[in-house]
Amino acid sequence: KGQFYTMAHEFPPLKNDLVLRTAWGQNVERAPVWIMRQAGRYLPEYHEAKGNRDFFECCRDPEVASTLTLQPIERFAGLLDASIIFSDILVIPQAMGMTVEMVDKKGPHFPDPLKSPDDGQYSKVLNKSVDVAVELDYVYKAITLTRKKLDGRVPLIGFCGAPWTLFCYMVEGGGTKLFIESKKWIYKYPRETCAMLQKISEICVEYLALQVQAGAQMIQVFDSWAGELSPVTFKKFSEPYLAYIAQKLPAKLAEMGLDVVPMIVFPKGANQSLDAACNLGYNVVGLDWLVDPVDAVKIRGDRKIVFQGNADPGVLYGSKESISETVKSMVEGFGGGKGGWIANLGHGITPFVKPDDLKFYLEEIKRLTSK
Ligand code: 1CP
Repeated sequence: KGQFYTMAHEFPPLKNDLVLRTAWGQNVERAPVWIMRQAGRYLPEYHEAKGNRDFFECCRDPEVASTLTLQPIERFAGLLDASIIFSDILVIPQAMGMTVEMVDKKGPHFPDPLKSPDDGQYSKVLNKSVDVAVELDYVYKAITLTRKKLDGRVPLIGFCGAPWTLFCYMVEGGGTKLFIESKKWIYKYPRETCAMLQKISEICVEYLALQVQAGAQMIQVFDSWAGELSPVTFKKFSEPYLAYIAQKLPAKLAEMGLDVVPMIVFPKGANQSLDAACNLGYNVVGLDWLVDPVDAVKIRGDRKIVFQGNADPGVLYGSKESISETVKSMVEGFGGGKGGWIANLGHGITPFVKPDDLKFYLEEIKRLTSK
């Protein structure tokens, strides 16, 4: 097994390492930029390449997944400083034995979500021994192929969903506005909730390590629903598991004979817990657009944390003037962009944005941080 683990791939040399240097806390010549969900529905070429294929089918086909990953890199050549592997956070619940379908224009659907601790499905999922290398092999293959096709243009980011966010989907059975089931679980069955969160965390560590082995050069943990928790419940149901991942992943990589990679955490909406998020052990903390960069920088103090974000994705529906103004105040707020900040949006880019408006956003970041 040790032999298998240390087997490293040969990849073309990296020509743009700006995002990696920034993530490691170095001073840089300008702010690197990438965009959450940069591959996806707002791009006409995405729909063309996807055709009428099922969403998860695209994730499982390394050729298609790598094509989709590269689309924004090609369209916005020279303007994006990182790529992110085309996949989804819900591949972990699938690997845990749950069925997840992607319903066109509606989003993910679990026909058989976790209803309560004494429902057979809960024990089945909790007790299943998941072979993370085998179940998610298609992701590693997609990463390795994408690294080759990238030809060193920009680094490739691997990712997973945070335990809390994945748990929400597993009990809600899909997207939700009310989080009724999630709240039932944490307030009725806290112990059983924590048992499942721990199980997911262990899978995340192994999954991320195998993504790095396959060629991922940086990783991000998406806690999209962290903002549904109070400071007290965030401490109990999100923080310990995010910290577990940040602590165990470097150890796991060392054990596999691999170099450590920068780690990003995006606890979306958990802005009352930003101080705590800076102590979780990640190099980079993602911010949504409800945080003023100036306040975030104050909260950070002299800790060696890099921020990522954070313009309102909705500004891309606005005028060029609003885009410029938004970028300008973001650049100033984060201190000019010569270090300590990776530019992005405050959440994923939304459908119907015109690709040229994103292009203008990227150009403005480059222009205003290169001065
Ligand atoms: O460029 C990229 O970033 C593409 C890779 C990517 C990533 C990082 C996709 C493709 N999904 C994700 C992460 C993801 N998936 C998150 C975390 C980021 C976030 O908060 O936005 C979440 C919450 C999901 C779950 C999910 N998958 C949703 C949200 C549902 C809800 O609760 O409202 C949806 C709509 C999807 C489908 C999906 N995933 C990715 C794409 C391109 C799509 C759209 C599929 C389609 O309709 O064609």
